[in-house]
Amino acid sequence: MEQPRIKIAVQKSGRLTDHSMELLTRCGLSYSRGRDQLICYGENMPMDVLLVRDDDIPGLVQEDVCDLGIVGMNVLEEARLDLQSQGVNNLFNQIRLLDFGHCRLSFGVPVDEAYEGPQSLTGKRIATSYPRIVGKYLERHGVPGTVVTFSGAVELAPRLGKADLICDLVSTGATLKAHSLYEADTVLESRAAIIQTPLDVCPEKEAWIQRLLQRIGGVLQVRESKYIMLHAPRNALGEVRELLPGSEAPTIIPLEGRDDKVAVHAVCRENIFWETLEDLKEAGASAILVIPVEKMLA
Ligand code: PRT
Ligand code: ZN
Repeated sequence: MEQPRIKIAVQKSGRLTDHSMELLTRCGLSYSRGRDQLICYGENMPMDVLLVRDDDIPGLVQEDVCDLGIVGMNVLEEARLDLQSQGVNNLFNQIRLLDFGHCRLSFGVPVDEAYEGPQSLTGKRIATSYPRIVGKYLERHGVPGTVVTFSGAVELAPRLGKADLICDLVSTGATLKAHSLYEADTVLESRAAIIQTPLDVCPEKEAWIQRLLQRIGGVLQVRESKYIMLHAPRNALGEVRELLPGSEAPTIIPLEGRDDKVAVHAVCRENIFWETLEDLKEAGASAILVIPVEKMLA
């Protein structure tokens, strides 16, 4: 019997596309693209990637058309509120936050207008592509305001006289600035996440999903991890160990013909900055070498 195949929904073309495909590739998936460019067929794992608009991903997973999906928390939260308002409770399972697609959903207020907390939203028209999230925010703060739904170019709404302020995604803040808006309160901090169908999957698929998740865990850890090697005076070992960021038990190796010094090897699970290396040198360490970690399986 043919092995059941896992379907993963990924954004077809946008900010999450390259990061999502790179993550899957790093997990060992190699694939060929279908002629219609809408499906990537996994060649070495029983997994295919469906390339779709990001807004469609929560629905595809919720309806069990796809087993997994990679999508921003902002899209996910809006879809969750929308489905719940329709009485759908069998949603998707959010299984892991990822390390890309960082942004925040914030209010953008015209530079000549004051903002002094949620009360300033009273009676205002707010343009957004996230009407449910913004509506819930107003409700939570007990502020009456009008949500005006825009599907794109939200930042133009105040200038067009269609709204008093906006609520949109911000990463660097350059777009707000270019439209004479400033960032006031943040409604939601977002990044990409991986979600799973609410329905039970067969044991063969479940085993591959678990395998993929374990590999994703490894990939995320590796991106932050470094392997560090150095020589340290025996009497400075305590200080050196304290300086190694996020390392568990380092390996201590004797140096041939030297009683006063040892070699220290450690995996650091946090980034190592120049400042740390300078502090290590100050503590007496020498021959310091930092190397990237290729793969890791805890
Ligand atoms: O076609 P499709 O519907 O799939 O794509 P899309 O146009 O809806 O989405 P896309 O590719 O723009 O974004 C996909 C996801 O990336 C979003 O849902 C977020 O989770 C995440 N993300 C991260 C962002 C941003 N950063 C971001 N800066 N999405 C959008 N922006 C936009 C924002 O809307 C604003 O126009 O970038 C502008 C602000 O950027 P700064 O740097 O000027 O502040
Ligand atoms: Zn979209």
